[in-house]
Amino acid sequence: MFSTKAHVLFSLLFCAVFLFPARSFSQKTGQPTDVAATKRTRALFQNLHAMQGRRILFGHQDDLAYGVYWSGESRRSDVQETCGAYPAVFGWELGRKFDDRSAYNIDSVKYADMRRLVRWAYNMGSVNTFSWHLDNLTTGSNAWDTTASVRYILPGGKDHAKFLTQLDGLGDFLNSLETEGLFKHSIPVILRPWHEHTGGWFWWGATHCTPDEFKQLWRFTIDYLRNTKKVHNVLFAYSPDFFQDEAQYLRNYPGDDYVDILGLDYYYRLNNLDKIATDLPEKLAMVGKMAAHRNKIAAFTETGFEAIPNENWWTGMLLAQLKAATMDANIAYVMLWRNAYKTKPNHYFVPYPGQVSAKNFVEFKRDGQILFQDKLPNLYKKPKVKAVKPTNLSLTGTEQTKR
Ligand code: BMA
Repeated sequence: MFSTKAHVLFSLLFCAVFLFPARSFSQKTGQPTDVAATKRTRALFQNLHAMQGRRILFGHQDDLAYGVYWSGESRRSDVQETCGAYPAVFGWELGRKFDDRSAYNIDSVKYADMRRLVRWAYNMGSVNTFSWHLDNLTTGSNAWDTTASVRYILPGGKDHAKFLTQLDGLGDFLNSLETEGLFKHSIPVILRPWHEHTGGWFWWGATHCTPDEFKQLWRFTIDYLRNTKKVHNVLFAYSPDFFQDEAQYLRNYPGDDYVDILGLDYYYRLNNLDKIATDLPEKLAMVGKMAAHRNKIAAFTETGFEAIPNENWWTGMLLAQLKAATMDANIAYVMLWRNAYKTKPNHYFVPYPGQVSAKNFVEFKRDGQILFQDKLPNLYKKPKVKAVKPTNLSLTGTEQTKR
């Protein structure tokens, strides 16, 4: 006969094993927050989640649209021309705002071209991610006009209708991302709205709205896209800039049901090189831990060293610091900012052939931990493994490649 204690224990075990299997499965693999996410979007989440910490995908903003010395030339890419492979992640920009008059985004990329290039990137197995420097709808000026606006565009606010027009434009654009041919399917992407909100330079920044207003802004954006616009091909990335501690990182966090990726934007500058060497690994590890705790993906959503003046920056700093973050960081991808063409001389973040750090970039590419498009597994197919234990980041490239 069972004692009462044994009976209780047995019942608890029974409940854990038989009544909650789905829950424990989803806790192991992680799932996107959108319960209606398309199967490929779900697969993208699961693959990034499973790979993070073992492999870091390399990304570049506007890579296929223009480079330091060219613009709008088919198949060109500064990354590819320097190291022989295209990025594994392609960043794109959706600002300034959706309206009928402008065919171009804030960085002179045509939306129609972006749509075509997103498809091209997807067809070669890479990931597409979007930022959105939306104009200040209250003043009509750009995203850097920090006049208060969040409170006015929320439901009940005087500019709410203008916001809805933008969300309609955004939803239509996201829904328009699909493959060609008879059997079209939608292309899974990452959207990184209201980024760098811990800083004060955008109208949605920390000093221009309250945490509660920010959370409402975030939730309204996602709910509207999902429920009204029926957008189900998107993973959402929360992407603060500098932060001191977890409390500050999470101050504006809209909740686990609204975020798939916990990110960080952190740039190298001539005057922060000493600090960033220790601070970046620490901060990435913190983001990684917060993401792991919630079964989310962690990512280094924006970085770079403008004009890369240090010839060994790629392995000597960026890679060294990614590795120093150890397995705690579990970063799925790192994305470098854009290589501006003409309008902003020296505003570039990856090398072009002959640039001072070009040779070192090739070495960086050779490290087995960093993945470019040429070595990508199929990220849009449901992974076979349910949960992959992250391995130590300090393994050498060859050891990693053998796995
Ligand atoms: C900033 C700069 C700007 C650009 C904006 C939006 O960081 O690169 O030149 O317009 O991002 O992409």
